[in-house]
Amino acid sequence: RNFKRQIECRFDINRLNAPFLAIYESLIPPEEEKGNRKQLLTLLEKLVSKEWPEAQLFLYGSCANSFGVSKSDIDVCLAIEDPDVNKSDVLLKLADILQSDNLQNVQALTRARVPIVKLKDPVTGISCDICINNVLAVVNTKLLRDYAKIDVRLQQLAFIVKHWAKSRRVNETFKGTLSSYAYVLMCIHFLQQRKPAILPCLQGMERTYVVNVDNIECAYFDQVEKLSGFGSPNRESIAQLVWAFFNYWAYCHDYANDVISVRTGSMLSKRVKDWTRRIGNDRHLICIEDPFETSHDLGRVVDKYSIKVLREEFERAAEIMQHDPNPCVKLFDPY
Ligand code: 3AT
Ligand code: MG
Repeated sequence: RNFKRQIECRFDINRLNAPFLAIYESLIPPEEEKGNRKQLLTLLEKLVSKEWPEAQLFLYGSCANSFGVSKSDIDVCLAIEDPDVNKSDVLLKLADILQSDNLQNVQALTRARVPIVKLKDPVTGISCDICINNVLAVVNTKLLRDYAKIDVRLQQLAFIVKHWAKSRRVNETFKGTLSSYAYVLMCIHFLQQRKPAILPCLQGMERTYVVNVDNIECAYFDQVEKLSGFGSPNRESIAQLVWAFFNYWAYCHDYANDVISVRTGSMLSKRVKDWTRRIGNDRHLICIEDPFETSHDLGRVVDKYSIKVLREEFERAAEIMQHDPNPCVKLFDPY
């Protein structure tokens, strides 16, 4: 491996800013999509409140964390306060209700790791997953959204990385590659580590937002409007950052020893987290600490085969960014 190989960025890197920004802009969802989502949510709220008058619906995932590209599915959490709630019963009941209101492809997946009901709105064509009481996901969605408000380069980088990961088919957790959520955390961590930093570490600052979810205290500084301009001492362009991101994951990350941690804004050691060996199905071959559920390694889906695929894709991307005359096309070539 080319561990810690240092390469210097190509001299004409800023020539790539305009094409990368054009790709970013083409991925932003149009206003019309937001309207459609709202309409679907209003319908769901109406249907749910008939059966569970006290329940609330929250959006989470990419439709609410500002990292949703055009035509994304929407993720909805049904929050029911009853402590004795049986999730499977609720999901089956919910599926019944949705089906009788002519929503399409309604399916209750009660045995999934996160049990959900899937559906499709025939009017707008939007697909939607509804889970029950997954409040931690609603809170981590807010954390990501708050980070996105601090510096636009986070959204630009994350859109480009997600687009790359989808094109190259390394955004498939069922096949052992990483979730979109993991890629966004990788982008946040990367921007926290730039010199000078482009993002602060919100969980290391004064706690202005504190909630307790499933016995986990989630706390951080959420008055992010006070942080606008935080990253401006760093003048790096989007092209430089895309180059450096792939170069980092291809040649600089110490996969054997390091854990990336947005919570601390720094690198932790695998030893300290006791993530040095395989336990059950968790192999810890690439380690990404969840910001709130700190015992949760988002890299745990990666196995000895998919780590190879992933690292080869990072190297491919780094090489293209370094040498290709037209990286903005080649980078996203469908796998
Ligand atoms: P897409 O645009 O749909 O690819 P997304 O941000 O909606 O991206 P996912 O569909 O992978 O991402 O996940 C939906 C949300 O669920 C994102 C995050 O709030 C939560 N989530 C996903 N995976 C995990 C995880 N392993 N641990 C905790 N929360 C997670
Ligand atoms: Mg999603």
